[in-house]
Amino acid sequence: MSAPPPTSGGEPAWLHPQPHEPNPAPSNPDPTFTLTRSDGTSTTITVADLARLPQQSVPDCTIISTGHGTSGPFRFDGVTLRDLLNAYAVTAWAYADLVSADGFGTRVQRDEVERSAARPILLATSCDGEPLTRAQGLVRLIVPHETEDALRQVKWVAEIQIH
Ligand SMILES: Nc1nc2c(c(=O)[nH]1)N[C@H]1C(S)=C(S)[C@@H](COP(=O)(O)O)O[C@H]1N2
Ligand SMILES: [Mo]
Repeated sequence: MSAPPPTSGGEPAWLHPQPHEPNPAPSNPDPTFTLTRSDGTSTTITVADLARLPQQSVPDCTIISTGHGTSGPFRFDGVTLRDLLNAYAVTAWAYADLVSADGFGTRVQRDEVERSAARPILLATSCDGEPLTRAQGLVRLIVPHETEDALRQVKWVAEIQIH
């Protein structure tokens, strides 16, 4: 058994992820996730809730893996992180941690959301016009400006923690 990755200052291990073989499957079948605001209040969000929000397409997304090649380009559709936070009354925030059902995750800075408006960060529910399956990552975070190692393309988002 190998030791867990080192953490510093109580940071989650996924904050400095290493290239790895992606987990092939989520730890549970339910794509529902939780949004927790900085005041501690939380809301459960389903795929049906996402479908009621404005939908946006981001074409030409490539999943670039260091270990097992590149896939895409794909067109992902879903709700922008910005629209989601607006719809759920998240106004004052500095960063959001998006953590998956298998303990993976990424941190999105608020100014990053503003700078990437042309190719927005998306909570994707479909790919190339077909609904994403749970196995494919539903609900999947797409960070279009990450083009190095896919370590921010978080499948199976389970929690969004606002700070
Ligand atoms: N939840 C979760 N998301 C993840 C990973 C993972 O292990 N768990 N691996 C990442 C890595 S390293 C890669 S290369 C891509 C693989 O995406 P794909 O399965 O769509 O090819 O998912 C990324 N997102
Ligand atoms: Mo990867």
